Amino acid sequence: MRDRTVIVLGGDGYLGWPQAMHLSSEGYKVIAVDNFVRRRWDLECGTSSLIPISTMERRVERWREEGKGDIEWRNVDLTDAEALTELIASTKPEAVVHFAEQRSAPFSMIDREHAVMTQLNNVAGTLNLLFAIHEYAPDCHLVKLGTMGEYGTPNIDIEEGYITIEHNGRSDTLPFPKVPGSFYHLSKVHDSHNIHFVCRAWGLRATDLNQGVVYGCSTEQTDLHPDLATRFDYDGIWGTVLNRFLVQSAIGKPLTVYGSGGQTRGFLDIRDTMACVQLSIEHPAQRGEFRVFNQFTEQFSVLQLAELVRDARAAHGGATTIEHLPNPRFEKDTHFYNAKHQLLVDLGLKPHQLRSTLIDSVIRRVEEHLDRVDLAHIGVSDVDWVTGQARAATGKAQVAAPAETVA
Ligand code: NAD
Ligand code: USQ
Repeated sequence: MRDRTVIVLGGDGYLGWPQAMHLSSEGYKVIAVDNFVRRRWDLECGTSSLIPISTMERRVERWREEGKGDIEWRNVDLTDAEALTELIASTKPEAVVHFAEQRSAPFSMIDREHAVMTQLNNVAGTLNLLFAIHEYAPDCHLVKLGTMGEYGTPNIDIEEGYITIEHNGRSDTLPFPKVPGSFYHLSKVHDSHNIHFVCRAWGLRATDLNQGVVYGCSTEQTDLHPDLATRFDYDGIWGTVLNRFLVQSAIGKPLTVYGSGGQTRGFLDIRDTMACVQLSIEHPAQRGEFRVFNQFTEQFSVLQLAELVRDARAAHGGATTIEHLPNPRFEKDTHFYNAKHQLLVDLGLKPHQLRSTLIDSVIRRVEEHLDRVDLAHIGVSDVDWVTGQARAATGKAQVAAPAETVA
């Protein structure tokens, strides 16, 4: 009988911390691992979570105080091969959920240093993990967070990982073509290739979750106590688009739509991230299989999202304006987009829909912390993709992160 040990790498992050609690609630023995580099990057950028977050020590202590059991946590850097190998060798987990990467596209586009650091951290960290699993836990199921942005925005339907191609009278099923839009998104493509290779060559088992943009901040577990809250980013470097719009709307600022707002992406509620990862663990890939799921539930254009937020606000008498700003990114803002996302539904996912009630509830949550909003980070503090201008990085030290957020 297996002891159901699951390691959550990136266990201090926006998704990793609620995922650790979710799996612990489901009876898994959870080891949460992080090196807190994200808290250091916040200090570098002068950014901080809107919702205060506790230290990892406090989080796991509170989890125990709530009678929820033990989450073990360890400070390990994935780029430290020796420490990571020791972790895998000593725990021999049933599954490893890998969230532990630099995940901001704008951060990766600031300059050479940030591009190189992103790819070293993400690609080398994942390679270290693959070698450790191969050597010490070859039956372990790797559940790796990839991104829908690996595919880019091709002018054909996006399949789940693979496409069957007829070419000069012959046919083959091959990885779906990837045309990503930042050095961050490229790091995920490099990871996917490395993982696919070791599944074929070494017989490892892996699921690549090509996740869309996540929104929201509440799960059953984060809502139990303020010490269990997860981070909520709204600035131009770390804040994802809907979370940003919700904060902008709550403080009466215009919603910052880049370009025409025709950019279409897949989106999902944070609670669906939790469910998708659990479903992947419970239905593992076979030895030698590199399985790919497109992990999102609905697709919207950026302008549609802005209009949804504006209309939800208007229903309560609040006026929200939408501003079209020059797009700092290199991306199409008018394009075809139709991405398949059936495989997780087939495994049992019951998606949450984005509704005005959800928008209202997040805005209410945001309103509890309005005094923490830093207006310097509300507008386009984004990095210019072409010039690499580091506007956000120059925000350094303007806002020191609150002491309690630093590990
Ligand atoms: P996050 O930045 O909040 O969390 C990532 C965590 O990983 C941080 O706590 C960080 O300290 C840790 N980490 C990074 N490098 C590490 C290393 N070398 N060693 C140990 N720990 C390290 O990010 P998130 O939003 O929770 O995203 C988690 C994962 O999901 C990422 O891989 C991201 O690419 C992917 N993803 C996120 C979204 C989203 O909308 N948030 C969407 C699609 C995919
Ligand atoms: N956008 C705006 N206004 C803003 C912020 C963003 O119009 O104020 C636009 C962007 O130009 C882009 C879209 O919204 O077209 C999405 O941007 P985002 O910052 O929400 O998302 P992105 O940079 O793609 O990255 C986020 C996560 C990343 C994850 C990715 C999933 O930070 O970790 O991989 O979403 S996906 O987009 O499917 O690749």
